[in-house]
Amino acid sequence: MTVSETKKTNAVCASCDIGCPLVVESKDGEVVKIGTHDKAPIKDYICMKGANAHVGFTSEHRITKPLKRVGERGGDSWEEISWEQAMTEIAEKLSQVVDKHGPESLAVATSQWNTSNDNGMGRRFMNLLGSPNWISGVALCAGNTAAVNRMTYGWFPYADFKNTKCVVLFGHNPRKHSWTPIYHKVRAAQKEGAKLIVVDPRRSSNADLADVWLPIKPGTDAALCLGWLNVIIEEELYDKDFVRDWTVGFDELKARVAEYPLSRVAEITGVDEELIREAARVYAEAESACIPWTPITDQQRNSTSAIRLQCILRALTGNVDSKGGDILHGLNQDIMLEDDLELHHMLPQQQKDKQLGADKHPVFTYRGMEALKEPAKRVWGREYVNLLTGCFMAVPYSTFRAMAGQGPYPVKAFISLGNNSLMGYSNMKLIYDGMMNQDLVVVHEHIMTPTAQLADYVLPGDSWVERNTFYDSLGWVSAIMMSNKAIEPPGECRSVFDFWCDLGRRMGFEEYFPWQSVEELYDLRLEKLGISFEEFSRTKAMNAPKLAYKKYEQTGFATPSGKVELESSILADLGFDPLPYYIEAPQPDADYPLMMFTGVREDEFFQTGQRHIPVLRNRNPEPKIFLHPQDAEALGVEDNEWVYVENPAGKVKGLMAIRENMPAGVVRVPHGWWRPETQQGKEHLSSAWEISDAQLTIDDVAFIDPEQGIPHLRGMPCKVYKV
Ligand SMILES: Nc1nc2c(c(=O)[nH]1)N[C@H]1C(S)=C(S)[C@@H](COP(=O)(O)OP(=O)(O)OC[C@H]3O[C@@H](n4cnc5c(=O)[nH]c(N)nc54)[C@H](O)[C@@H]3O)O[C@H]1N2
Ligand SMILES: Nc1nc2c(c(=O)[nH]1)N[C@H]1C(S)=C(S)[C@@H](COP(=O)(O)OP(=O)(O)OC[C@H]3O[C@@H](n4cnc5c(=O)[nH]c(N)nc54)[C@H](O)[C@@H]3O)O[C@H]1N2
Ligand code: SF4
Ligand SMILES: [Mo]
Repeated sequence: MTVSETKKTNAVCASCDIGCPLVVESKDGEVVKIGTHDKAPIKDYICMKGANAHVGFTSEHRITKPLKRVGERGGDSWEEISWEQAMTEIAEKLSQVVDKHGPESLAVATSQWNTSNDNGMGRRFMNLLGSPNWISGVALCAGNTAAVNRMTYGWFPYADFKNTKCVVLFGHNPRKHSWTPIYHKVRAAQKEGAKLIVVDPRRSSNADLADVWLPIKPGTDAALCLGWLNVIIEEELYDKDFVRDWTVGFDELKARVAEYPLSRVAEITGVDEELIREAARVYAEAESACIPWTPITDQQRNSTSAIRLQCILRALTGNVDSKGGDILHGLNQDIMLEDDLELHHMLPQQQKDKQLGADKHPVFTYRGMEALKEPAKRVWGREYVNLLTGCFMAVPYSTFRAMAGQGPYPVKAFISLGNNSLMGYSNMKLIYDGMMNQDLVVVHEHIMTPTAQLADYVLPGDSWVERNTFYDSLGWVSAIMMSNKAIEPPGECRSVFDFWCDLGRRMGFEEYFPWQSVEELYDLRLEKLGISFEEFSRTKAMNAPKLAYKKYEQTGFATPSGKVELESSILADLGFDPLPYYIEAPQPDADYPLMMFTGVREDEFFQTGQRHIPVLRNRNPEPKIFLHPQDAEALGVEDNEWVYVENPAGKVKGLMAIRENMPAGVVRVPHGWWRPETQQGKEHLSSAWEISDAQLTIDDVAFIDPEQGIPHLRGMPCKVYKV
């Protein structure tokens, strides 16, 4: 008899999108523990979602066989079929849709990391087929920021936490169980003497630890940045050499900023003038300072301006690509990049021109990125640089409109991979109508999400402990890691990579999908380093090219002017204001007297996931609506009572949670709630119709960022009342 031993495998967690290196312990083909490495600093990198990931992967909710809908869509009746049957039928139906309506009638939705780490195969397939209509959760999170940052100085930077003397968190609130590595990096920087500035309407856990806390009115971050610039320019706190040598449009910016004196900014943001001045000075006078990327400004009416203003603050204070500032990693030229595998050059211009939303909200579409081709070629030797997978996207809300029959042409086939699409954007009702109006809906998932419940085919996906992954941070940082498979996937679960290769071969692109396994492709991607995937995994923790500061001194910035564009030539050419501005979104009124924001991530769950994992769900069984005690009293509601939050788009239920650290007049609605244990099918959608915040997120023009078409999740008028 052989005694089985515990095997330890190095992996990169994909249960959220921050990628902690973890150790997976398995025995007899089952994961017994997910833990940490023992080296500092990564010994501290783990949260309760990572530690309990395997409980979710072995849950009774896990889908392990391909399913085909029986009867009407959303009717909650399924039959198990083989992969062969599923893929044959999907290819057939997709061909029919493409023959009838053209390749642009296929839209694909994917997610942050867990499935967008497909080595570019999704885009490769679409580019070969001829569809530009790819959307992703990154449109509201990092992908869009990456595109806007590229317009301003060519790259999307990563904060130099290790060397910084000041950290600014715009809303962003990393905690022990939310983006754990960033939490530890901020704490370590503080320990080394860095100042912390927090901009947040709530007294968040980071606000509690901050040197300066600015209690801002939701959705007004762009105005606050304009106020800071006002102080920095007026008091000449900017880096004059850098501004002279490396920026364009300073005088124009100065004139614009003069329109935002502190009195006006204080009125818009609700923050005291002197506090704004103090914070601006702390930031600008620090020996070095970083503004780590924040999703909070990715999701506002003024997102393009807010993101650009953060870029401009970094530039004016000399903190771009400098020690302790925000570092432009640039491409890792030692590996074959996803950009090279995506084949964007093969999508004909005529098809690029059809990208949904590009006419009205072009920033992250092919049209918006066109002027960056030449600069990218100049600096990196390639025209297409798809940072964070967020450059060259279609606009989600335009895509859903087209799916619902309200677009310039029909979209009739929808493939969603690792993305709970129905609940992950704005206007859930529209997305529902769009999905119901399709000739083909395919969902690649772990569990029966509300999105999967509306599919024709649900394909069982593998998980990060069950596959090898080439982890390249989607180009954000230049380090790469290999995540190794600890166990075999259960049942017939397969990867997104396999799905695209299989579909590609069936749709006539055999020569472009020659790989028999994903490892074969990894060998190719590592070829320049002279190492195989197997050897890399066995011998290396990561590959990180040595980083230099101020690389732009050699190459210039990858923008049309080669400089930091304070006034954006690209935005001007696209017909937008080339300078950052602030426009107010609709404010509370007599009918909707309170102001809501969605977010404040929950320790137990990543986005819409994990509600099926008992150890996590028991800690946090129902959605909580935060309100200040004074507002709760005025409404006559007590802690733990059910309330409705309602706005013109719809209403959702939640449990009242009275919180002293909330500002008066503001309501917090959590993101991503449904109850996997409750009734499935289109009428119920496992309680999503009752509790999903995506019913309150509005895609009306007054609530979207004009340049990008993304929704304002921070600061929508609403009312709250007892159920
Ligand atoms: N209304 C609203 N919309 C939002 C936000 C908000 O606050 N409000 N937040 C935005 C933000 S910040 C982000 S990052 C995005 C997040 O968007 P996503 O990253 O797409 O997250 P989810 O919508 O939770 O969907 C992820 C799905 O992937 C499945 N999954 C997990 N791992 C795998 C895998 O390995 N393979 C497969 N096939 N499936 C897998 C999970 O079961 C889950 O259903 O959403 C954005 N959308
Ligand atoms: N446990 C857990 N961790 C996660 C996630 C998760 O789902 N669960 N999701 C991950 C992902 S994809 C993301 S994008 C991040 C998001 O994480 P964070 O960036 O930390 O975002 P939130 O937790 O939604 O909100 C952070 C703070 O923003 C404040 N805020 C709300 N509106 C505004 C505003 O208009 N302006 C400003 N300045 N502040 C505002 C809120 O009060 C809150 O304290 O978390 C990541 N970490
Ligand atoms: S923070 Fe948690 S869920 Fe996210 S990668 Fe790290 S361990 Fe995984
Ligand atoms: Mo996110």
